[in-house]
Amino acid sequence: MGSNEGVNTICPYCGVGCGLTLIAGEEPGDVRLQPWFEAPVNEGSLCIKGGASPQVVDHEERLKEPLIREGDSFREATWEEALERIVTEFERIEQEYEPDAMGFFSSSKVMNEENYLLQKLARRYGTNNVDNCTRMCHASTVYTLRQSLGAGAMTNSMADLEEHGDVYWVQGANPAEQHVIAHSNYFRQATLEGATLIQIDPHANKTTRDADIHLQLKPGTDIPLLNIAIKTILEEELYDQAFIDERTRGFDHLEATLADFDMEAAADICGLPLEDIQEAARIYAEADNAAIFTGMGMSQHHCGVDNVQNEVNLALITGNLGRPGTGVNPLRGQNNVQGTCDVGAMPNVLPGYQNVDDAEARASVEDVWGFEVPPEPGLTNVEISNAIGEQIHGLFVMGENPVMSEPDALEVEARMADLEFLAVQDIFMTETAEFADVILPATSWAERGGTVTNTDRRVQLMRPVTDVPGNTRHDLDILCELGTRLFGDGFDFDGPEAVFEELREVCPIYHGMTYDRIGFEGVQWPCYEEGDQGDQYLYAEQFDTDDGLGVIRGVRHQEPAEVEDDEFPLVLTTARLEEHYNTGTMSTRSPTLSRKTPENFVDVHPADAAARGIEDGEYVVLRSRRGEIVLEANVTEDIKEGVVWTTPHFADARANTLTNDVLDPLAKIPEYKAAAAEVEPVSESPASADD
Ligand SMILES: Nc1nc2c(c(=O)[nH]1)N[C@H]1C(S)=C(S)[C@@H](COP(=O)(O)OP(=O)(O)OC[C@H]3O[C@@H](n4cnc5c(=O)[nH]c(N)nc54)[C@H](O)[C@@H]3O)O[C@H]1N2
Ligand SMILES: Nc1nc2c(c(=O)[nH]1)N[C@H]1C(S)=C(S)[C@@H](COP(=O)(O)OP(=O)(O)OC[C@H]3O[C@@H](n4cnc5c(=O)[nH]c(N)nc54)[C@H](O)[C@@H]3O)O[C@H]1N2
Ligand code: SF4
Ligand SMILES: [Mo]
Repeated sequence: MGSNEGVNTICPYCGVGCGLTLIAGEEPGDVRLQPWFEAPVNEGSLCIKGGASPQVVDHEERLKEPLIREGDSFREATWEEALERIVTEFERIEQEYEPDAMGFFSSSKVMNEENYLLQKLARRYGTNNVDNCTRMCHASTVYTLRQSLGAGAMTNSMADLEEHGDVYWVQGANPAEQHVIAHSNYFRQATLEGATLIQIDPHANKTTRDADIHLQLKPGTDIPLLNIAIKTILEEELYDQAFIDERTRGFDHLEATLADFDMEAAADICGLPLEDIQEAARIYAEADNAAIFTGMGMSQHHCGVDNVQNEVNLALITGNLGRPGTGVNPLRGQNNVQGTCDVGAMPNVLPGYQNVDDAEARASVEDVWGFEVPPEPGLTNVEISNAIGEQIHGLFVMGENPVMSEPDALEVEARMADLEFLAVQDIFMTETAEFADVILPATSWAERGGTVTNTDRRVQLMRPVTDVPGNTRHDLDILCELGTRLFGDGFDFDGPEAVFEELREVCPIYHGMTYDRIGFEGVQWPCYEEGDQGDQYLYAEQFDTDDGLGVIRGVRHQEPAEVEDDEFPLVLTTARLEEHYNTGTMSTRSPTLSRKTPENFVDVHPADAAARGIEDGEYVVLRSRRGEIVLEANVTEDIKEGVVWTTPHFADARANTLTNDVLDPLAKIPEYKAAAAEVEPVSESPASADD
């Protein structure tokens, strides 16, 4: 494939799903990039990550050969040896324990077809213990949106929100840096043309530059803030009575929950003037079309489900759903996190969000698959990690890096070391792969094809542009080979399109799609029949709940699971940088992306810094009950007083050494966004004296 023909494909980083054109050079892996001006989402624009994306393709540290552990290091192995080792261990674990002793991590960095095959493989093996990074990401959002509205996805889409939205209520999300092109090409355009942006975030960032109002709340106080907004709307009769009567249920419960709610006291909890929150609420309620954007600042709390429910409450009482320019919109994270969930790589649902404990749904899938699916939901990924040494003895990780990404990372490391068998399939040696028994080298996004689904529910085709390096194999081919070796049949596919054809059969929302139809434009789901065009926005007539009504449910403030005390008097929250990506496996290897911020840092408010004798730019120790890291202090008013803010991107100063692994009881998402912490100059830390 060494021709100079450009190939249109999709950016491998975030869920916006920007298209770009890749051109293969003379050498394998040598790839250049050109704008794809007709790309449906971005019309040629790219952010710094998209622009630098070819830099990881021919990176010298790409995994090129299968590796097998020998003592404390690894030796190169043949594919035959590596795959046989996995088959032997899978069979041993099944015989010695049961299929539920294995866990499978699927990947939002790989194609729909590949995730479909991994969840099929897990279920054929006999377990529903299969999950993906959504669990750490928008699990609570997906849970609430499914329960209260119907589907776990954005209710509206980017172009629709730009065209029709008058007010954007952006809570716990930073689209200007995390969904750059969605912001620059859509939302920012709308603000320039008069739309009002209200931002609710403890940290000022690039989104703040376009915000008309920034409510800099204390982390973990989003429920009281929204309750103030809702109570103001109720008291001032700014709600939409007709919409509440015709399209919702539960309004009484909300009224009762807020009957004795004290707005002054709640504003104190948020650390904000009451009047500022009320003013924002009036602007939202009085808009023709107001849209909510919700991100990790809402979902990653032990009350993540309730956080998002309160956003749904706000939207439902004001009738801001089921119309253009409105809705509750989670901008999805990874390039294929929407698709990974759509195709059933989750412990509780089959492809197309059909519940695994619903016998009828199981039967419809079993008809096509020809084997029985276990009827009980499995464990989520953080539960799988927590059960290592007890229920779980073996783990297969495709394209995730839990040693970096899961909370309370030192514990995660200890448990990984306790596994009887760990196989990792990745493009780079990761912190997790260091613990593996077998490492399988996968091809990268530029070397293979398949479909990915963006945050607009748009299914798009990725296309290969360059040759396969070294002895790597496509994720799809590895899974087909492994499935065939394990089970004999059901995994013999001639490329991604053949897998997609089977996926359509079992996934109703994708049923009307074919590779031909997807073409260069993509197709949005729901797409039940071949003629369906998909929807720009959902719920025009009714919600997708049992009775067609949207569910209102009042919620009350819950403090973060860990609150400040004398020893740990600050609140730690963690979030992202524009130029880095998740656990840093790709972005820290990209010269362009690591230039601006080569290492981790912590934002400290000037008053907190002064109280501790911390100077801007000096190294400090950041501690929580679970661990400590040494990193540079960035003294800045961007962060609220009493709060410290750092990033999860860097292995050398790993934020997740500090975070709390408490979970939302329903969505099982960890509380990455609030833990008690302390920061001090390096010299004052007894533990770092030996460094
Ligand atoms: N550049 C870049 N882009 C990315 C990624 C990346 O790593 N880098 N990752 C992708 C992925 S996987 C995801 S999920 C998305 C995530 O995109 P976002 O949802 O924007 O995620 P974060 O940056 O983690 O957090 C968003 C904001 O929440 C704020 N916050 C922290 N605590 C609280 C709180 O208690 N309440 C409120 N209201 N806000 C709070 C933070 O200060 C931050 O500004 O981005 C995707 N895009
Ligand atoms: N403290 C803190 N922790 C967090 C968060 C936070 O806000 N704060 N955010 C959470 C969120 S939202 C998320 S989504 C998770 C992300 O957590 P993870 O999913 O564990 O992290 P990633 O870095 O996205 O890992 C993706 C892996 O896929 C590999 N990869 C890339 N392309 C391919 C491919 O084609 N094939 C294969 N097989 N592998 C490939 C990459 O090298 C990388 O190792 O982190 C969570 N952790
Ligand atoms: S916005 Fe997201 S999809 Fe678009 S170029 Fe940037 S990282 Fe890639
Ligand atoms: Mo994410």
